[in-house]
Amino acid sequence: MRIMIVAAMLGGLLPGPPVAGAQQSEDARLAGEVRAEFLHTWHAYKTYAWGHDELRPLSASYRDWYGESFYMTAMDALDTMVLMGLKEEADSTREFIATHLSFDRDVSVKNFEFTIRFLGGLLSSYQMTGDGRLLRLARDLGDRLLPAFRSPTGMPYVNVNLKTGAVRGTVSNPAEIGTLLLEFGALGRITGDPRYYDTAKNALRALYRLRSPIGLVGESIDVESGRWVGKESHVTGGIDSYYEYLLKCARLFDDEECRRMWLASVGPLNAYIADSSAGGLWYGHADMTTGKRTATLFGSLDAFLPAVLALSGDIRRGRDLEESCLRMWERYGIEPEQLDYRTMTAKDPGYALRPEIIESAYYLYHFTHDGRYLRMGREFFDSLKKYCRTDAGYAALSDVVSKKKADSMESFFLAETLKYLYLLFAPPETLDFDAVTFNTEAHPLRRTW
Ligand code: DMJ
Repeated sequence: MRIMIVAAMLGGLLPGPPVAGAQQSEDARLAGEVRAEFLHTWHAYKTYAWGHDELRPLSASYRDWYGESFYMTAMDALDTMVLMGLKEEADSTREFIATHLSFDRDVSVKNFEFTIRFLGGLLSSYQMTGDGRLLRLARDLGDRLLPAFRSPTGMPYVNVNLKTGAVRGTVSNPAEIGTLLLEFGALGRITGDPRYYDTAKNALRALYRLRSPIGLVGESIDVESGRWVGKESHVTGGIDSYYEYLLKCARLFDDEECRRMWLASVGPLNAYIADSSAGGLWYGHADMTTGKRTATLFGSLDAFLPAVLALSGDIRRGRDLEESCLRMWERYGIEPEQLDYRTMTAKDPGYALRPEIIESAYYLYHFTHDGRYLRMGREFFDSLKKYCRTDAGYAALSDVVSKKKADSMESFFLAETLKYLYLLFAPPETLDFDAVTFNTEAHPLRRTW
């Protein structure tokens, strides 16, 4: 009998992990395939949208966020090319950015988006390549964004004009207020100018101090008065990366105050937002003052949390939540923007090519070495190819139920989605996970100071 079982295993008839060598060559094959899909998308961007912010994959055209381009996709994709070893593309894109990108424009931009995509992208590419022109651009951008923080509370306005420093948008949210310190802090540490760190830290601290007596934050707040405008608490868009940065700033800067803020925040998150009543572990919505459940919604953005929990050392919750994320993905074969996890129906059926569920698989694989996360990554990749691939890059879906495509491909598809997928399958030495901290746009920052 024993002999039969061994024979069956050798013949691959029983399920089980592949032998190490076979696993490695399968991973290498998948990493190569992800890289090929990156190139397919990058070439489409270069053909139809070069010099513009974003590719529109259905109309084979482009979109600029502010009517004029900041080369957002090229900027966001640069460090992915470096990591994938696409040297020629990376060199020519870096040269283009260094010689064409200018922030001296009379344009009112979103402080948060320019911080995570441009400041983060410039700093990580500077650290990877040593090109001082990227650091000068980062510093110039940092200086132009600083006026955003000149509110009575120190929490930034939503928009700032890059030329005049004029601000607008008094109602902001924890994500946009609290997801700035990795980038401003790294800029401060690299340049030795403390204003960047102190200003972003001050904003984060101001927000943290306004948390409710039970330790939760709401979803919108007036940065002039400090009054909460939206009191629903959750981990989806508008709040998500606030939690991510409390932990990651503790890690990158060894900032004890951030560590304390993270520890004081994750307890209430697990007490009031976590929800095991519908089968499996989810994080829903609750009132920030009472902790009372307000909605059983979870979505593609919320799928960042398994990664953050794992990074904090809570592997059990990270694993459990990623299993729920997988159920969300498998409900329609690809995840919706918002799912009611009690009824398992899509409440917002779009899929914006988001990376978070893949990012979490990558983190969990790093910490556990469990091949389950490789298999998940493969499933996510297969769905992306099946439902989102077009002749001109990849397209978001307007409806995961019908699989109807939308004419949109945000820059984070190249900055994050394909980068995390590649890193999941690539050999660990491709990037020393322990030596970097990814910003929320997947730009790895290294502690060089
Ligand atoms: C990215 O811009 C960032 O990851 C942000 O934190 C959330 N939204 C997108 C990706 O989904």
